[in-house]
Amino acid sequence: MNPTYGGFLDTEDTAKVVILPIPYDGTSTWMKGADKGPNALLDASCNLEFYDIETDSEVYIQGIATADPVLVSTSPDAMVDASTQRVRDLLGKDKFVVCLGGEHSVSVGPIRAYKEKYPCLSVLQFDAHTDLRQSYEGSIYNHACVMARVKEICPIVQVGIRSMDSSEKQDLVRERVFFAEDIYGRNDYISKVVDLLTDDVYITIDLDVFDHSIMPSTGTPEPGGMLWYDVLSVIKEVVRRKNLVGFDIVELCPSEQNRSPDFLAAKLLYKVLSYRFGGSEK
Ligand SMILES: [Mn+2]
Repeated sequence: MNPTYGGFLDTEDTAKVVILPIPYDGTSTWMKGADKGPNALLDASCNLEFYDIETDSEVYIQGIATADPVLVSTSPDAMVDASTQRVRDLLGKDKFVVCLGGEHSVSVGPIRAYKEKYPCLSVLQFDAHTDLRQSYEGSIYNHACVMARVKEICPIVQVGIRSMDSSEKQDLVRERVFFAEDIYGRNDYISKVVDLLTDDVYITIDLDVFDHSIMPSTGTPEPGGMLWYDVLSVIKEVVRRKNLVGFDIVELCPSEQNRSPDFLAAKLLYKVLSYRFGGSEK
């Protein structure tokens, strides 16, 4: 049997939240292993405390099911199409879908499906990288192009960026990018991030947005990243002011020697759910 989030055995029929693993790693360029990310996160999630102190809630009571993974890997296009279809089906059943990568290119399919359901969607990206290349190594669905594809679907806001190619400058909208060095040690930028988003928001979290000291387990780690509470403060404000419709967590590239990053990813997922739904179970 596949591992399930939290070890929960809720079914897709009864759960409010469905976790959808997309263990795809077809285009990553440096360290391979993002295909093992979903299972590492799911394994680690069984060690969480399911009471969230901050929100005084136990969000698992809403029902958290783990779907069978999207295993199409013949081509990036096929993976994107298959994940669009799976997320479309789940959204049709009014589920809140959380996708787990895999490399960052897995976000395109879910965002397409979300845009069909929420025409006024915008996407908040947490990432060390802009990912705005038009194509890379022969594919427009390479992980280095994911936000170029998302930008064709809906408006985006980028937070935590600290690595890019000069060719991406032409596609970068300066007012919608919050570079890591500009937001370091501050929180006065958060309201500006939220102001730039539409009412319905999807968040894509590339784990390399975190500093490599706390998140070494990614394919392309970068120094100078955000810390735990930095990222949570932004997400909390988004949930407070907007309708968070879904999110993904991508690029976990687990290491046998250090499981704590897997736990960070698992807890991040639970935190976002606690912000979004915590308290409504009472
Ligand atoms: Mn990245």
